[in-house]
Amino acid sequence: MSAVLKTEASTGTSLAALAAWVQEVAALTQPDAVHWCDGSDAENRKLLEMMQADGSLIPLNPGTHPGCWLHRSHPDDVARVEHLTFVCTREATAAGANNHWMAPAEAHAKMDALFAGCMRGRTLYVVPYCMGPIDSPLARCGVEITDSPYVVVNMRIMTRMGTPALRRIEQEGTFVRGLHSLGELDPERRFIMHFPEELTIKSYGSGYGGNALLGKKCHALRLASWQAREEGWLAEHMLILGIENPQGEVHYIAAAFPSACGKTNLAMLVPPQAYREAGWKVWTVGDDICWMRPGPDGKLWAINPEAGYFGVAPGTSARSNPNALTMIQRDTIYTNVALTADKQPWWEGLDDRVPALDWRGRVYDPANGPAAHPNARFTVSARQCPSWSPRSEDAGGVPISAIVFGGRRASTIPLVFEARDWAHGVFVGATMASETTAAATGQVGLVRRDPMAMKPFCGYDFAEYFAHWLSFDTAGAQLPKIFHVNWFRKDAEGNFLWPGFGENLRVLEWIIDRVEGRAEARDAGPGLMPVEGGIRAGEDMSAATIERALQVDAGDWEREFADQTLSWGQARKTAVPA
Ligand code: GTP
Ligand code: SPV
Ligand code: MN
Repeated sequence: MSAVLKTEASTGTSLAALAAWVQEVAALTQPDAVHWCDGSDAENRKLLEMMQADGSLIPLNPGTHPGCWLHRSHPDDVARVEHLTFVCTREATAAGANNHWMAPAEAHAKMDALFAGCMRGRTLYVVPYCMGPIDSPLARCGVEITDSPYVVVNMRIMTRMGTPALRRIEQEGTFVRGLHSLGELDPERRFIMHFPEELTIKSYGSGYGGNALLGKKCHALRLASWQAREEGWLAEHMLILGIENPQGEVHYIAAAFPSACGKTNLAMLVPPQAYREAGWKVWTVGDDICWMRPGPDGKLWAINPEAGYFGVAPGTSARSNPNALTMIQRDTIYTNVALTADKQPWWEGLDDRVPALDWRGRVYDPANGPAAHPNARFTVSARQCPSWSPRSEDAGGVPISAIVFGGRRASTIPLVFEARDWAHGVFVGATMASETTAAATGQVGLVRRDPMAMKPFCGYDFAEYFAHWLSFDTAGAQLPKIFHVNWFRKDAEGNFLWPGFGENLRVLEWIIDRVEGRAEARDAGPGLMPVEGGIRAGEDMSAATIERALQVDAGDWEREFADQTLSWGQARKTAVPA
């Protein structure tokens, strides 16, 4: 590497604090070379070539998927590891019962012992990045030090990475410090540690997604939620989409669903045909993270801090998410998908072809389980999305009209309801639950409380977090209305009651009608609900389907409310119906 790329351990920046930190880390980790990333095409090309040469990236079929690569992670390193993720505050109470906690001195000692000498034989990459449009006052910067070139090329897609970010960091003088090493990829020697009081992250032993791309969950959610509370804003696990009606009015909606529960899909929604023909359009601003702050007009203004999508591959198809499928035809890094005989990426739910190799590179045999790992992902630039909104680059963000919470709930929770006011909306978000998914290691399909889809990502005590949310309800605030949705309700045979995907626009239309004061609602148990005919039926959508998805069963809700009143920390996993 050192022969290919310019290396300079101490002279990569004019910011003394940054130069000193890089030197200190180099002294600890003992890399063979230090490379300051500029984010250029040439640098990216060299890294890709290098990874192709060492086998860590496999080029895909250039005819069907130009510029696309496959990365196979270590089979024990395929998802976030919540049990190994810590928030290390001086006081344990600051991290809250919702986080694993370790005293900062102990955590630093533990991590520094792991980092000692860990980059021998490797190159240390210095990755300056900006979360948010580079000229946005809402954006925040960080520097990730990593020994993984896979992390570097992913960070280049997921963030504004390189020289412009470094220039902003040098002007501001402050930045989040993220130190990452693959280590030995040993699950026994793997920790993701956060030090919010020091704006520092230390991650060791994983090369995967949210464990290793430190700008994402570690910075933009765990540390940012901490900063947001101090500075009066919100850092949330939410997509941001714009909905343009036939009159040309655009409403922006932010929606929090837990991992692998539909954010990317909703953010890129393609309207049903009748809506398309009438002139409805959906614009994608973000698919995973939303930073919002009250503007002078009292509204919440939001940016997507990311520049790319690290999306779930399984289930993505021309039918479910045609925008995503188009977006990932070129210049995309695939992780842990299967391969067809002619080296096209493949996953369950894509189409009915049979792959040749599974995600581990073995000859595909259904006896080994799914061909693609259930948490297989694509990394792609946001601008490649056909529904990409140019407002994604707006330094001031977009105004949010509605906030939507939702989870994967096979029973009980109706298709949609509206909170009666902001405080009730905060309650609805705080009490939401969802079935666990393959995005984190552990058992899949257990219902757990996941307040605001932030259970794995809130960098401080949930009680303080709810209080922070409540504090936005001030005189003069023009807060969004809050809703709860459930696309995942099932019938007695286990089939989804609601077709989901593009059809979800029918629910969003009702939400916008409520925001605009155009739709009636009735007060049902959980909150305000559509009156008959409130959600638009159509040729492919019967009123009966809508009615069934909206049903509220009093007995189910009694059990739900009873479960909600348990402290979520001791929440039983099996007591509520899924
Ligand atoms: P993270 O990136 O982990 O935060 O996930 P996400 O919230 O962006 O989830 P994503 O949109 O990638 O969806 C995850 C899975 O849920 C995919 O397999 C989708 O096909 C499926 N899914 C998404 N939306 C719907 C829906 O409306 N109905 C049904 N039945 N499945 C859906
Ligand atoms: C999630 O798990 O919510 C993700 C994927 O968005 S990861 O980046 O791995 O956290
Ligand atoms: Mn996510």
